[in-house]
Amino acid sequence: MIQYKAISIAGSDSSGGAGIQADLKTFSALGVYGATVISALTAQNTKTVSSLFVVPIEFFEDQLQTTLRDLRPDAIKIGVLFDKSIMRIVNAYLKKYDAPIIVDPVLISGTGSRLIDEKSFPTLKNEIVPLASIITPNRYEAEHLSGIKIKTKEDLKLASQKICDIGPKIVIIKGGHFSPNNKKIVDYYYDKERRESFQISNPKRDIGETHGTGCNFSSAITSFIAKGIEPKDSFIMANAFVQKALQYASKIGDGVLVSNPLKDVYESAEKYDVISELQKSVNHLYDMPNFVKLIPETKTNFVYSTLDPNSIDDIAGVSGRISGDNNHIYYPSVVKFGVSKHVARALLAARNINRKYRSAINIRNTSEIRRICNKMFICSEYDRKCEPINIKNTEGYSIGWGISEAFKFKPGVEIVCHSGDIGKEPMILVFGPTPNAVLKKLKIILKHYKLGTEHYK
Ligand code: PXL
Repeated sequence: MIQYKAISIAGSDSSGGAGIQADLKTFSALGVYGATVISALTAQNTKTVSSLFVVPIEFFEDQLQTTLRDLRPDAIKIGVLFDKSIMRIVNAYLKKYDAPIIVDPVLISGTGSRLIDEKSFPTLKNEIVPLASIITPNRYEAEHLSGIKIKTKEDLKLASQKICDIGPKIVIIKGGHFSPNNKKIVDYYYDKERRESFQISNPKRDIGETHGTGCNFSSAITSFIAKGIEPKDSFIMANAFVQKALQYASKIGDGVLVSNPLKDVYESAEKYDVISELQKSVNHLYDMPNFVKLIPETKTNFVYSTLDPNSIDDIAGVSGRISGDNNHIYYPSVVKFGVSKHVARALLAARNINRKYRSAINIRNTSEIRRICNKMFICSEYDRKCEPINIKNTEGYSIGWGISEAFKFKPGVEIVCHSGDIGKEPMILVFGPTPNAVLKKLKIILKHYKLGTEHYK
């Protein structure tokens, strides 16, 4: 459910780490709907900004007007605007607009390129800064806006007061380093109306320059403000958010690291990774000559589980299973969660004993296939005759019991063979840490398989 909305008015970063792209990721990570009004497009990577294109002014105005009119945002963030004509339009639309505005007065990129036109700084100062409820300059930007060289903590206060005199209620100066050896990074918070100031120190990380943190910070504050959180608490929470994004900063190119505000989102997207991996491996079955010879009468399923499965609903398999005739397998339907019972339960039981197993496939149990498995892998079996009657009589329990028996019986088991029962086809289950590892085992089995020798026994 979307409850809160924010608009970012800023520049696009083609490398995806800063600007509009960083803002959208941050809004999404924090559960806020993000809309964008783009002022300029940059062509850049993790090393350089190679060019910048200012959006035609009429089109910029149309984006702003159309979006604002319909969306009614809970907060607005302003980043790079680049050009004074763009700044004037923003001023005209927002000076009477009733939503908190957070201004990140970006002057240069982390890689050293100008992100504001040389002649537009006075317009930024006179027409954009006064719109802000909260402004988030770094030390360099704060020096430019206040005219004060910031060397000490006292300078921070003076500079903040000067910036508040231009209009904002709250100034947050980011990234000062005043401790001996620059071991700590200080963010300084100043609230003019409450005459309140405090700072948050974070340890300096030895990861060199990073790209995107400034935008993550200001859009995180925007998100918390959109949710109605007090500015002071929004600052504290945004600071913690950026620390985490920094902790998971990623090397996506040859230049600087890019901050990662999406750690939790990527984690919750784990199921998509599982589906994609399994689908790739299922498709590889078509390229395996004679795989069809391994398919049992009750068909094959190929499964892959999330890292921490609770039930068969956390295990992906092939919907409708895989089947074929003498020469080829039929094109199976898609990979989905919760569609396998038998193989998924076997995998859950195997995982309980050996955590490394996340994937499994069932294949025919013939004397020839069993011979190869026993020769090439650590195989185990279990005896259905020993199955307790209460397990036998409970639908779906047999396979879990059998796999546990087979794993207990021998260390390092990779493959389990079972000989079936009345009305149950004998089966071989091949386990591996990934679908790809299972495929490799199948390839080995097929390599040794002598065509024409297969028969049930
Ligand atoms: O991080 C500041 C910033 C903002 N906006 C855009 C950028 C950058 C830094 O590179 O490219 C578009």
